[in-house]
Amino acid sequence: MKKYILIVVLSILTIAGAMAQDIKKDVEYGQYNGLPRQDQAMQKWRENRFGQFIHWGLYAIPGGIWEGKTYPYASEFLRGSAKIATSTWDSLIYQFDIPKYNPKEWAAIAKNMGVKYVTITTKHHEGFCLWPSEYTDFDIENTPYKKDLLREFVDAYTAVGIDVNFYYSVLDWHHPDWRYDIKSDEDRAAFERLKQFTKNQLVELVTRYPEVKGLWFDGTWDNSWKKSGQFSYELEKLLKNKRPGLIVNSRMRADEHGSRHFDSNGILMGDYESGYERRLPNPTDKEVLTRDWECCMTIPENQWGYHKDWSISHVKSPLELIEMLVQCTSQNGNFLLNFGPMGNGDIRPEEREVAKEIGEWMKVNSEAIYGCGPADLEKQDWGYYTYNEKNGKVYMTVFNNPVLGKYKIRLPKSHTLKKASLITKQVESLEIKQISPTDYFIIPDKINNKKPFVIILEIVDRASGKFHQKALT
Ligand code: H79
Repeated sequence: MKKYILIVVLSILTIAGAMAQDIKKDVEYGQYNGLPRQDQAMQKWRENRFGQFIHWGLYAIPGGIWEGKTYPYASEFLRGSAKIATSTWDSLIYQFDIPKYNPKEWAAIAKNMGVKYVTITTKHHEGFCLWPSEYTDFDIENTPYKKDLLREFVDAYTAVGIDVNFYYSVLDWHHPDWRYDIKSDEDRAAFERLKQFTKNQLVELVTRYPEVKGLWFDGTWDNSWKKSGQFSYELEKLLKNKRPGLIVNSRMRADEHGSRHFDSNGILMGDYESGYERRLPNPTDKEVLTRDWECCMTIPENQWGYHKDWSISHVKSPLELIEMLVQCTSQNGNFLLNFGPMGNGDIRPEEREVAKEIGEWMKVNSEAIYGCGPADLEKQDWGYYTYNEKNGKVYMTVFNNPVLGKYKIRLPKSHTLKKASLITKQVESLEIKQISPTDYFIIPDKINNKKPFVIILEIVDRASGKFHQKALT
């Protein structure tokens, strides 16, 4: 016995020693917040769960086609794919006339779809600004439209209760001072000016649009920015001082050692992880449960901006997208679904249809999404569990129907399944059969399961008789 205790103690000391070594690296410009943030703004962000991403810029005009040729790569990269000269690309600004732009209609479509927040590209890699910026002429003021479309956008979305966030690309193909790396004094001087420009624009954005809830940085992977760890650290602080509650993604920063998203000690920077781009974690991954994160997703394979030809890749169906949303929720993540409005300001019919169908599903089932997170129950093949801490209910969203016709549930021994009912018929109970101390079958009666559907579970702790409280932890 003594020997056993000694081994345990020695193992603990070894593990503790290794952990201490892990955080030995000196990091001055890493995380400083203390995560996960528990303030009201962050809790709201977390409860929102479902957002709309909007990519809109000059790339929407050619829509992936240049001089009659279709370029299948992401339409917002057409300038590079078709090797278009900067001056030619930049002159698209004179065609940015947007007769169909109707921000109130956009906001109504988003509201109907069930999103709680929106993230719009204020400036993408091409450098064109959707707002009238004091710091460049390459902006909305110099288009035929002239007006501040971003103000109209913020007003319309805010009016229907959707939180507005700004996407901002630090990478800037238009700006003469942009550098991919810093290899000379001249590069250093230019990039200093670029940094000042970036700071000016961001302060301008949070000042002009005080409604903004968060900033979503992109184009931050090049060496020039990776070598600017102190600057981005101070910039995040400055912006948060100006707008308390502001939420910033992990993609903004690298620490002084060039480590991105997570600092050199493995600690997340910014407020949530934004590395899940067009991909999701493994559905049984438990590591992601420990932090806030967001997955951003395109409807076709890889088109963020408007591309005229969607036949060149798989276009995800509303059901596939709903499954992604539910999976994100079940793993403590948010789901940001991208839309690429057209060059004339309209929303394409395919996107309207996606929004409508997701919205119809959300109208019935959103209780399993908003304010929900992981349930800490063993994942089963029929779909995903989500859990609402406030009402103690567990939701099971079924995507795969077992040929057995019954749905298996496994609980910790300490808990028991008291009731199961369809979200659409909460007064009626479904038949439950306990098949072992931990396992149950729910045997549904005449479920219309052409669409994914939700069963609400009431799980209680045998000892306290209370609702499920994070059963496995
Ligand atoms: O705005 C959308 C895209 O236009 C933009 N991000 C989304 C939200 C985007 N820009 N570039 N990319 C996506 C793909 C670029 C990937 C790479 Fe890299 C940059 C490959 C190499 C450098 C990032 C850093 C991924 C690997 C290393």
